[in-house]
Amino acid sequence: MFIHHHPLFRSSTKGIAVLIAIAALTACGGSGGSSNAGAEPSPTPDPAPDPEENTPPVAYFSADDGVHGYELWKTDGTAEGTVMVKDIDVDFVPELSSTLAIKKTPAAAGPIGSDPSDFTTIGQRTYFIAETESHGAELWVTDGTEAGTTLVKDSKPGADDGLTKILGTVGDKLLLASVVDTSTYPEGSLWISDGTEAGTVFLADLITVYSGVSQVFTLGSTTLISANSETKSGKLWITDGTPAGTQAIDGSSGLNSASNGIRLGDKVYFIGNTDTHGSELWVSDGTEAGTQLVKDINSGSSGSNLYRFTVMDGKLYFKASDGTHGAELWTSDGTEAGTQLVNDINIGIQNGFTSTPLAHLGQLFFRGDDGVNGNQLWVSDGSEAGTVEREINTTGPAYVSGLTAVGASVVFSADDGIHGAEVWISDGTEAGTQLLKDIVVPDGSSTREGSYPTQFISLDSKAVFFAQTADGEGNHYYQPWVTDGTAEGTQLIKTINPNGDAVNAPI
Ligand SMILES: [Ca+2]
Ligand SMILES: [Ca+2]
Ligand SMILES: [Ca+2]
Ligand SMILES: [Ca+2]
Repeated sequence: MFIHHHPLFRSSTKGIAVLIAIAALTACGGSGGSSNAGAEPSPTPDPAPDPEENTPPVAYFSADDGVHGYELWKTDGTAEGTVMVKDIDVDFVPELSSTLAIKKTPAAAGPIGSDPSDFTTIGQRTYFIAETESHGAELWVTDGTEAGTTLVKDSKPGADDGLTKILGTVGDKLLLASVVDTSTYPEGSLWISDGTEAGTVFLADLITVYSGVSQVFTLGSTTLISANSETKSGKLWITDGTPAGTQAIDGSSGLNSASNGIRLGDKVYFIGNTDTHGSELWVSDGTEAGTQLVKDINSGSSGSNLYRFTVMDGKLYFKASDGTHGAELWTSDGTEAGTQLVNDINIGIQNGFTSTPLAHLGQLFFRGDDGVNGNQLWVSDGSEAGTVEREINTTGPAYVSGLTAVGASVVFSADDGIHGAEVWISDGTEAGTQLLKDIVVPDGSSTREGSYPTQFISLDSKAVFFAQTADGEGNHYYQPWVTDGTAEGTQLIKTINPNGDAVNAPI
């Protein structure tokens, strides 16, 4: 079955119960994780110096130029450096299946592409998942050139989907999830890849039933993986990289499930569910004894609905509800006493905290709602007194989204009630929170106000994003923009698709 990889489908797994596995990957036990720091020495000799090493950084993304469907693109922030890398799915045309065409591009008819996703860079090579009619969803690699964009392995031979998600990196290797298939491959299996066909292999059958693994964290030589499960409660798992060496950890008081982990220091914090306490903050160091409840935030069998973890300056920040204050910003240093409400933004039982915070240079940026001003930009240094609103819209909600670091500031989309949803910048101060550029100005051809910036991507000291851009004929299509944090440095890169959106509009 050809399961489509549209973002709609990927995001549809939210809210499903999640499994967590801890894997002591002795065969590849780097401590890198996503930062790739401390990767173990490669077993093969270092390749010759790469001539591309001094080229400017590029970001990869999926875009539709109206001719090729959603395919692999790259950008360095310039018009000439923003190009389609390869038309990967050349053999898939919408006439073959109107059903699939609708799945791929729900908002617009048009050509079908390979829908590349999960871009993961190791050295000079970027790995991703792409789908073709011939191979289904599988692991691909690119060096930024058309010739250097190739299928790594057709793990499930033929058109069936095989490797459907890149979970993360361990040292210089990739961890991947394979599709559920009871007939040929173990269900919910974990694969590992060194980027070669021969080195892309089944690792362990950790998970009985799942619909996609979502997170990987590295603790020294231990790696934690969380995976969505459609029908079964999650467990913590530990493995030495072999099926025989794979076992569940129940923790000190009998975990029913575990989900949504985040690494802090040499431990992983996650949502652990037990009959006694409900879903609460748990910690694991990868051992049975070291897997335990941190705090029963909502005392008793009700859970605290904690979610949206981030880390800043050695502490954990997240959303939680203690049963009295509603969903608000909490912090934890890993101890019960050090797990506390930061600020009751919307005083009392009402919820005040609504988005995953971006930690940047000692400040948390997030969307909060005090119950009076609607949702606005909030900034916190982690203290109650240092958690303040930066009101953007004095007449309604500001709908802050897409928070992305650029230099000493963050850029994001917000609506001030005057200009529509446009790109904003904040350094955390009131004076430094400003409209960056009014991309869409109502004119004779249209009365619409906002450009609805979305899909922000960090690119060195800049950010690339997509904004609905006027084409001079009354249409507004999503096209790529770049910003360096200044108004003059916020510019349309190029028109990728003259007749439609280059990326999907947010849902
Ligand atoms: Ca295949
Ligand atoms: Ca509880
Ligand atoms: Ca509250
Ligand atoms: Ca505007």
